Amino acid sequence: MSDVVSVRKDGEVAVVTIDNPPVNALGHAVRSGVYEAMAGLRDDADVKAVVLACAGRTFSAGADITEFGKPPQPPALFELINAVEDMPKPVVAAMHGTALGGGFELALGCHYRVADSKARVGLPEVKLGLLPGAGGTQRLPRLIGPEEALKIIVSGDFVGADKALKLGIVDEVTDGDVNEAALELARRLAADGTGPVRLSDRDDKLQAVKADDTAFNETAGKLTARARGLEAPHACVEAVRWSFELPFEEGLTKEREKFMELVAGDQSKAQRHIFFAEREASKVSDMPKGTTPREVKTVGVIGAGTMGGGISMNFANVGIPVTIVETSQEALDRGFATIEKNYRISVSRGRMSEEELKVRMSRLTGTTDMSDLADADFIIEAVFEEMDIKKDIFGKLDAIAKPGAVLASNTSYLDIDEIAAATNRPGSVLGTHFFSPANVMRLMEIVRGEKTDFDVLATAIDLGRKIRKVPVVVGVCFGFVGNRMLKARQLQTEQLLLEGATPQQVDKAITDFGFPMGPFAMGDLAGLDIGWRIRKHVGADAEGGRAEIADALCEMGRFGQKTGRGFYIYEKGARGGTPDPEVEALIVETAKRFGIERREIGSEEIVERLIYPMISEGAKILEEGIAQRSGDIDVVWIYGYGFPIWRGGPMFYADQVGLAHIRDRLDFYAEQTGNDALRPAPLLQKLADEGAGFASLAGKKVRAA
Ligand code: 3H9
Repeated sequence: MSDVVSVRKDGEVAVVTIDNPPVNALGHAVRSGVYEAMAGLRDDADVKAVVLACAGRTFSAGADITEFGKPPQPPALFELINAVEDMPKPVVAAMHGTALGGGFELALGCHYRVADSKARVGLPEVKLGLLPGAGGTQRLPRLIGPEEALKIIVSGDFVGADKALKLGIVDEVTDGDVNEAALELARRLAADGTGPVRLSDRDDKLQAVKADDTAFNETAGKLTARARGLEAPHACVEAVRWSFELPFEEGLTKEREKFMELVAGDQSKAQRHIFFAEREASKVSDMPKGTTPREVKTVGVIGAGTMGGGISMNFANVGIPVTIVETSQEALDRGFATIEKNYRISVSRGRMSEEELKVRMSRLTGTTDMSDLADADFIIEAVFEEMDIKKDIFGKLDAIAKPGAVLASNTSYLDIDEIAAATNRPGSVLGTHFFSPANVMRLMEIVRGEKTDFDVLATAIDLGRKIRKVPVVVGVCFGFVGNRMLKARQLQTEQLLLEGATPQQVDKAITDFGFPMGPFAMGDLAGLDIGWRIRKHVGADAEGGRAEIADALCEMGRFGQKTGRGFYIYEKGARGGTPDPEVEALIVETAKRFGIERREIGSEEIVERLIYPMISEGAKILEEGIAQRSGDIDVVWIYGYGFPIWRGGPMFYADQVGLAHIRDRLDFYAEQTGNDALRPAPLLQKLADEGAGFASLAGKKVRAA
């Protein structure tokens, strides 16, 4: 029959198998294949029960996302699922791997579900700016109750087989072959003459919430509290509510309409862009096929400070032992205490057991002797940002580390090639730039040096994935992709104060844009003294350029939240800061000193002045080949700096706004401020003149020869 769907008969049971690698996405061919198979089996008197299974590494991961935005081809997924549910004989889903989105919805259309003990189910549509659009919001509440369904649908989180069994999502979990177990169940059903159990017919689980929806509303409030700016989580809540407020058919129709609205909207387009960009970002265009990563069984981390500790936790979390090196026992003790404190927070929130904490801590070994790294497969240096210190460490590591070990630096700015040159094995050196807090933030910039070997690069990418980071391969330049663009933004933040804005106006414009925090609140949180000390020691170029006001605040001992005062005042116990007239006076006085006449500045100008120079810097980064694709830059900003995901990252956002507008506004601000650094980058200028966007560069080599 179809290339991607086959039917075989085993006595009275027919097994329909989807085989559409890599993830059995439900594209047109699969949908029509399953539809036809079911139509054929419906009236086949020899078949008393059906098993629906998938070949390869997983049950279906859902609708084929690449088909979104294209003209729909029948049968629609919801029609297929209705047809499966409507089968007059029992249909059993056999789930292994991940049954996600439309894949899980298909399983909900089946009458029984059997799962492999390692299988996971979920409705992650919300992460693509969508809601489950093939019955998930109507069937899952009928199976496990609206409140539990809400948690799964709004979070998009996966549910493991054991929990799925407890919740009643699956009927059986097996440690053995799931297809065999499903076949066995189907045989029993056929023998007993047990008929289909259709979720669309059930409403017993809806009664409690129909009588009183207080708990439902509370759960919905909690789940959407963190969904700032995002439409999809709210749409999910609305749709689950239809499950108990409307008859099944009506709920299904409304769910579908809402899905169509979201899939055509800007937010989902942006989130789908990030889904693919994230997977693309660790692909290295010139890496020879078949390059195999080196094996990493143990890791060494140099430095037990905030970064070193956070980095080490990532490995302990996935079972990789880490040796942490410090210069003194006190520093080690402090570092270990911080790590334990962080784990304790997870324990106190019920996310980790006391035993698990002990297991993770036991994977960490402290030492003050660097030669204890002799056996480590992958060593990450995370010490103070000073080239001489780093070179000294890499020189020593070269003598200590075993042949084949990868030597990585967590530097946020410095030249990896210069660091690599301090060793006799520059091919084994690269940058692994983590973001603070390193155990939480998902971005990992992998900095490829001039001499970094392909297998070393592949090792870092592979390791990054193992510790559940999003690896993005970038080239060597001051600040790499993220911090280099941040610097372009920072140069404008203080300037805006001098020209007339207040810190609270700037922060509000940026949080209204969708960032979790504004630049001044962020500076106060991170500590203003960090940049101040670097500017003092390394020069103004090091940390976002000159910062007269931040420096003056530091001279006054105002380092930010930790001293109770920075750009804002922090009262004890208060969550946010409050504006301080003393800071405003300082700004006014500094502007006067520079002869700048202050004026009213609106939030539109603030956003443009902060975001557009970053986009222009991004264009330079593309031109220089520091990033391989504009999507890589988007991924860096979303996972490392809190750029709102529903805007798709700075470069995707630029394309939505239109590059011609951005070019014109940058020229305008360059005129207005007399600052030529604000002029659009040549690539931005060129694309804008051609009426093109950054997306048009996909697959093309941008880098100048
Ligand atoms: C939906 O179902 C809507 C319905 O409610 C209603 C419809 C009307 N489509 O991640 P990986 C590709 S929305 C197309 O690297 P892993 C992926 O791009 C969907 N392609 O592997 C990659 O391609 P490449 C709801 C897809 O093992 C390759 O497969 N479902 C899809 O780390 C391997 O992927 C989801 O949101 C897809 N649905 O993780 C699930 N999925 O090799 C999305 C994957 O060219 N998928 N690809 O780079 C995932 O979360 C992960 O892919 C999964 C495997 C966990 C399954």
